[in-house]
Amino acid sequence: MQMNKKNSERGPVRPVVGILMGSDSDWQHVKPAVSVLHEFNVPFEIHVMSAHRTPGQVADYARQAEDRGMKIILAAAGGAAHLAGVVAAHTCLPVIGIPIPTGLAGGLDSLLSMVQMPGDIPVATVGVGGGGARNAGLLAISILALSDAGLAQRLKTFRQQLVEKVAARDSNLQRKVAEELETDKAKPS
Ligand code: C2R
Repeated sequence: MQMNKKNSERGPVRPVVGILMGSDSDWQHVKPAVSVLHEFNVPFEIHVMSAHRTPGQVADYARQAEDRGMKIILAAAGGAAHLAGVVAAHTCLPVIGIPIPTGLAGGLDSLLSMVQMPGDIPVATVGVGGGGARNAGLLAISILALSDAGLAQRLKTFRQQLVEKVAARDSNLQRKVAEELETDKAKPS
């Protein structure tokens, strides 16, 4: 699947981020990465491919990615999560690994099999679950922003909004703490 396919003035927009998942069962865990790319209007494509089940397809995809105009590949997999490492072995593009949660210590198997790459072939691995997949998307955006001034500006605006959101949370906390302490003080002991 490809998103942001058309730009009405300049014709079709080629995807610059390729997202691979070891299985369609990974989708819910990958969605935060996809959502943030969509939010920032970054063209991407997403496919199911497995280093174990479809090794030839993974090798072809990774080898052709750069010529197809891709800048970054996100690879999500769970358990014996070799997908990201195999992709990285076949391309010089930056590869970001998204370890999928599993029943084994919450996904420690996925994390370790992605993050413990031998020297020379890096996979930038994010955390398991929670903000991990979202951070994979944001890391891809930061890399792309190095050569895209518009995207860099959107990233700065996003960071500024975070500052404002945290400031609002802090004000709420100050009010809540003061109110609760006053309520407790008024209670008969
Ligand atoms: P199924 O649900 O299809 O049985 O997959 C997938 O990412 C998924 O989390 C179970 C789990 O197997 C993972 N898988 C890998 C790879 N291919 C599939 N780790 C790979 O190539 O690394």
